[in-house]
Amino acid sequence: MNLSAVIFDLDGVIVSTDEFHYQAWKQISDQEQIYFDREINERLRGVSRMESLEIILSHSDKTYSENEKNQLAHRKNEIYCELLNNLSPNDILPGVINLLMSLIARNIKIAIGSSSKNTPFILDQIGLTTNFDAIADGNSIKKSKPDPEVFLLAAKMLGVKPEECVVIEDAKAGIDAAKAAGMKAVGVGSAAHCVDANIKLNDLTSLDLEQLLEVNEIRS
Ligand code: B16
Ligand code: MG
Repeated sequence: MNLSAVIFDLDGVIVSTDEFHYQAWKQISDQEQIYFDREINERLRGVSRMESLEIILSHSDKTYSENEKNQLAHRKNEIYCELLNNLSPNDILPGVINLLMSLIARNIKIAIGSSSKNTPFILDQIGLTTNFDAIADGNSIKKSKPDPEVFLLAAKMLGVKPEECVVIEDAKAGIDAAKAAGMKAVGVGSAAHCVDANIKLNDLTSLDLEQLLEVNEIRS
């Protein structure tokens, strides 16, 4: 199958906002005296804000009302957005700009497929809002990764078939979502050891375009 589009996850692939999520959740956990560490944080990658909160609260004996949960999620987002205020184009991760430019030069479409409701703000902060052909994010979906909804929506917005797309992800939930959508997947950073990733990389500096074109020739 020809490669028509590459769908980029945002947090952990384009920019390291994953560290800001960790810091914001850590503050909430400390305030609530709930145990939270980087291993638990790994399970929050790619999943929605409320699902992330549920994972954190599963380490507490206290029962939280819906109202309390909404307040905690709201507070976490305030802390997170405060941290996002310092984001700039300098925070775009290594290899991203070169890859985007090579894809554009080959007429391969580029899209964002992110669970984050803060996607528009983040893209604005790093100066990439107008560079993508489609943006599918947490504001336009009902089910977050590992459900394939966000990637299927991105493909639909681009007008391409799912099997013509490759996803680049840093989360196991995202690799699972890509597979469920019938797409090939590149695992970077935290997803570099994901068994289901078709290409595994520490970061995007070592991804060359030929590798991406070849991966879509492989039958899954
Ligand atoms: P927000 P991605 C995801 O972004 C994050 O990985 C995940 O940790 C976060 O809970 C989720 O977005 C929702 O984010 O609170 O900003 O709506 O990796 O899918 O780009
Ligand atoms: Mg991510």
